Amino acid sequence: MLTIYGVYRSRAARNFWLLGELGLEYEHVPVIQGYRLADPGAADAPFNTASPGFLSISPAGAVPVLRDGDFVLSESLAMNLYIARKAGGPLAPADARETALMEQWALYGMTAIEPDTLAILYAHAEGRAATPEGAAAIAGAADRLRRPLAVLNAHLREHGQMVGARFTVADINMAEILRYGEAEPGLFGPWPEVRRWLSACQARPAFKAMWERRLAEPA
Ligand SMILES: N[C@@H](CCC(=O)N[C@@H](CS)C(=O)NCC(=O)O)C(=O)O
Repeated sequence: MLTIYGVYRSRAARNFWLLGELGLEYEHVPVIQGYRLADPGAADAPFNTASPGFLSISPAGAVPVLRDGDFVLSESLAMNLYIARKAGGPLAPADARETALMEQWALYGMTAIEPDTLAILYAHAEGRAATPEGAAAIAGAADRLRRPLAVLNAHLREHGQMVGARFTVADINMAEILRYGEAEPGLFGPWPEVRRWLSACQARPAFKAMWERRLAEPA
């Protein structure tokens, strides 16, 4: 059985969503981000990314991490591609070309999009959105996102989904990267295909189940 280390309020959410889509059983070991704790090293601190026991599994000190027997894997998007390929079926790549396209979109999302959607999320979550510094950070991120969002909008207009004209792990990976940008109202306004597709992804029962569990976790 797979083990996932992480919390719902982390990038592990994308792994929990996929596992829900696949109906796979897994073990969940809650590991909270050390930076969310006043003293991650305190004797009574919950198991966290700075705990020696976690660092022995993941020297990078970040969640999520997956364990499959003696195989350990980090990087949330690589984990999802591994889980999907291992499970097979329609969410997985059907051939080498789909594998390559799913990797392409994962790398594009992680490098060209996630830093800026996360910057938007943090500016709002930390209450900086209305400050001059926060507003400038959001405006800069939104400006840099224009090009990749135009790319995605055109791709989704033509193909409907990220890869293979069906819902796959590539949709989960990109949808979770874009979700952070929803903190900024109107970000997706100029990109109706992105908005349509993201809403359809988030209407899926497995997303909703993941989201309920996330909301149930302490903020
Ligand atoms: N690119 C990595 C990012 C991992 C990451 O930064 N995880 C955050 C939580 S979402 C974390 O564990 N941070 C703990 C820390 O930086 O101390 C992935 O997608 O898995």
